[in-house]
Amino acid sequence: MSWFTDSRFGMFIHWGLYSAAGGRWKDLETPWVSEWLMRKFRIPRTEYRKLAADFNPTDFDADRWMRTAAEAGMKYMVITSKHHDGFAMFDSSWDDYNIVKATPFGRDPLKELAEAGKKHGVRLGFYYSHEQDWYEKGAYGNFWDFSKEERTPEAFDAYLNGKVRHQVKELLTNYGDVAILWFDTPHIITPEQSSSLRKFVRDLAPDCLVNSRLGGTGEWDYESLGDNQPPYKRFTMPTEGIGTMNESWGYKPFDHGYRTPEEVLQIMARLAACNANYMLNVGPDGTGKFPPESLTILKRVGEFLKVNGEALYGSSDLPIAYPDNRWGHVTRKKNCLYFWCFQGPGELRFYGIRNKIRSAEILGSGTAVPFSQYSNPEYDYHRMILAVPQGIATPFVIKVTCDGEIDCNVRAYYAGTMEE
Ligand code: JFZ
Repeated sequence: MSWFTDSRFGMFIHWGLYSAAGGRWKDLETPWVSEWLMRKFRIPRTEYRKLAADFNPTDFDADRWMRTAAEAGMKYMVITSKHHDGFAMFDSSWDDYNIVKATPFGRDPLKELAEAGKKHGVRLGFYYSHEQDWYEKGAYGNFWDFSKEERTPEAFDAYLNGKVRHQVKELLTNYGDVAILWFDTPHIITPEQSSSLRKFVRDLAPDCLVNSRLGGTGEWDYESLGDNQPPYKRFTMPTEGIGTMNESWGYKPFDHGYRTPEEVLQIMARLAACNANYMLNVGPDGTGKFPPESLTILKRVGEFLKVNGEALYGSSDLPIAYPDNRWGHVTRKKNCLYFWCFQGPGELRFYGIRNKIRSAEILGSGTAVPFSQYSNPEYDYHRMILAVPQGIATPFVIKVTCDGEIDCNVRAYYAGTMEE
């Protein structure tokens, strides 16, 4: 588990036949996330599968994808091996509905990514839609091709024991060490079925982590937050927030509402300050390229982390429930505090730290930050003031080194209840 919590930042990739459609069906643009195209327009499976005949992402370059992730400061990558459309983006002997057997491309991108990941030090995990599969009658989701009578609990169980187990086994045996199996959208899966799938994974790959969207009653390794959901507390269990850059997971060229690099860094800081990882999504297009807007964001985030990564990797939260501050968020590591500042310069006041400050500096430049401290033991009251110098471009991080493990008044910002 520690590699996961230490790494803090990963890349999510949504890539499949829907990427080639780019959110368009006939002359219609989907108002919804692009990977849901088939369901949005109730596209018959025999129609949708025709997308495979033209799927030829010759610009796909596993080495470049992995290098881009590594340079952005990401430590792991989770890619859609099979999304809800049921199409396997890897070589599978279950049937021919996969990228190797049904497309002119004929290559296995997951194989190439597994190789490239080793070279660039990025761990690889697979998203696998275990419940929804719009290609299969037993699975959940496709109500336009299959009747209610066909979609029985027995058929669902047969699907889980058939295609799902077969393909999960392939994923866990043909691609070296798999860091994560990322399951999704549990609605009808029973706790017993989730538990049995969990056991199946553990027996094949004891070190492979499983996320909470497996379903069931808690036999997962970490909690996945909702899509683009901000953290709502400091997490004590390993947790991962996931986010898009625009509003779609799959490639959607007419969605221009991209977050700025600064917004992405704010999300990262807020998640890290709550003890959670951040997995940031990229939706490559049907030729295998990352959208230019995504590359711009990744580049800027990478530059920031090259200077400030110390504040992120291996960090944890601070046990003070401080309110959301305009200036930013705090992370902590051993005897250091890291103030991620999105506004400056000015006076930054922070309360509750009992330690003596040894030094305060801007990460990267080493510019000293003048500080003062005041304590009143009667109230367990502790105030530090950091005087942020002029002329430093935001965002930046102030590293505050203290005289020992951080010790704080967890209730510093809290006025107490009427009863206390
Ligand atoms: C799911 C998928 O349906 C979607 O296409 C994408 O893959 C995304 C990462 O996950 O969508 C969800 C699943 C869970 C929530 C919201 C959307 N949720 O818990 O809020």
